Amino acid sequence: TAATRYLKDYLAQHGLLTLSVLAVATGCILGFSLRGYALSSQAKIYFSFPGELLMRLLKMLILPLITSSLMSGLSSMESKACCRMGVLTVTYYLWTTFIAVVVGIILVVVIKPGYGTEMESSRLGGGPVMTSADALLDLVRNMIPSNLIEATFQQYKTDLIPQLKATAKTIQPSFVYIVPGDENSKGQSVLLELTPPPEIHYKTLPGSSPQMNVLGIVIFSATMGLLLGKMGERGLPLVNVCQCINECVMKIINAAVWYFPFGIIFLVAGKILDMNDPSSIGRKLGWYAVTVLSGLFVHGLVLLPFFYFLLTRKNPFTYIRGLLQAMVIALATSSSSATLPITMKCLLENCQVERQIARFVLPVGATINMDGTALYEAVAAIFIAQVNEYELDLGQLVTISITATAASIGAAGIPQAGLVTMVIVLTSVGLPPDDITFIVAIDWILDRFRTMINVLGDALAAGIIAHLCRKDFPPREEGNSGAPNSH
Ligand code: DAS
Repeated sequence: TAATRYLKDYLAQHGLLTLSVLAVATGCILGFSLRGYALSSQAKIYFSFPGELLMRLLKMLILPLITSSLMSGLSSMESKACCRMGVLTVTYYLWTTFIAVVVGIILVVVIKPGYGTEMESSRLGGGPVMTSADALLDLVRNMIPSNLIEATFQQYKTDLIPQLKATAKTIQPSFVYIVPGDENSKGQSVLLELTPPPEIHYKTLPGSSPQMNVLGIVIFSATMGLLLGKMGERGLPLVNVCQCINECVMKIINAAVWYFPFGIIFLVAGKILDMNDPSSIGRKLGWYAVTVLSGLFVHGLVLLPFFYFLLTRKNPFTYIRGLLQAMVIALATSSSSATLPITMKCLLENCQVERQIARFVLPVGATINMDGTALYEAVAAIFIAQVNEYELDLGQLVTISITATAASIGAAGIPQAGLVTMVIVLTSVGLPPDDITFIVAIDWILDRFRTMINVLGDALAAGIIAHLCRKDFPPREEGNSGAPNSH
């Protein structure tokens, strides 16, 4: 009948998105309802296992997707066109990131979430503090991985922890602490999130994380792609290998996506089981969250669509509707790198973005273009200044806008990377970096929304660059399955 035909069409078009949204809602309900049962940490590990598999599945695809996309995409571009597109892409990214920071600064200065009653911060006090110079050096270090395999599978050594325990006066539960890099950590500075022993969780500055040094891999793959392009016929075998890898990755994604709703339920529920008591989020943090979320809304759903319309004269919301699946995955995983395979799928299949453009703009954007993170870091730094009743002058606000832009470029597309690189911003205006503790409690949820805006910003950029470079890269009439080019 017409009803079953409509239902079949709807499920074919939007089935996965509907299931994913329902999965997020189910995960929230399940997580909050199980919080009352105080599950053991072992039970929580078993419960979160399907969600852990989802994250591993997505992360497994990052390396082959980025290397094959950049090497096959860039090698088949004519160098002048490629140069024009590259300059346009990076310029657009810097511009939108800076705009995001300005939006954040205006809102936090107007709303003033940090003023009022004193906030309790469980500071360690004393101990080595990483300077913004250390953090910026980390950013440059991560651009040049000393060993590609190690950069890909680098497991961070945890031998810093005994040293830290020695310096830390008391280890507060779920406390963050910054230890400057040294020979143990190959110079990478580390931010340790300490929960009551014996479990010690740690987050590391971008690029040195156990997940992956995506920044280094993007730069290496882009360089290889450009050089391959100059080799002409000789480079074709490797170009074809990359294109086949790319096509296989897209096929794996198409098959894997039906597992996502199931994984999302346990990923979200497991995180909710683990989170701090929501009632510990006081009035100030509440206003801080309102400031961040309203900034993300203004930038992501007003300014970025406006830029898209201005530059392409097309309806931005039609384009954004094709990205909803990727935004739900970004919300569930809070990792733009892990969402990259889905963002690529949405761009190629739903938004019909020219393949070569998507293969360059997305991997680069997922690594260096984080509008949500930049906005958040500027808001958080000024919020911490307000909590400390520390008046920032115009020069310091300008410093924050520049360092927040730089810090977001350095942030890897991994969960809560923005919290870590914020050290650059805090130390640049003389704020104590371990005041990060003021905002740790709700960072995990704000991280999801800023990751959504990061993904949205990259995807809208791909649509804009594809439109502006349409003469150099005419949209192909063939299917957008990612199949190897005929040439
Ligand atoms: N979670 C990061 C991302 O994947 C953003 C952040 O931590 O700020 O984009």
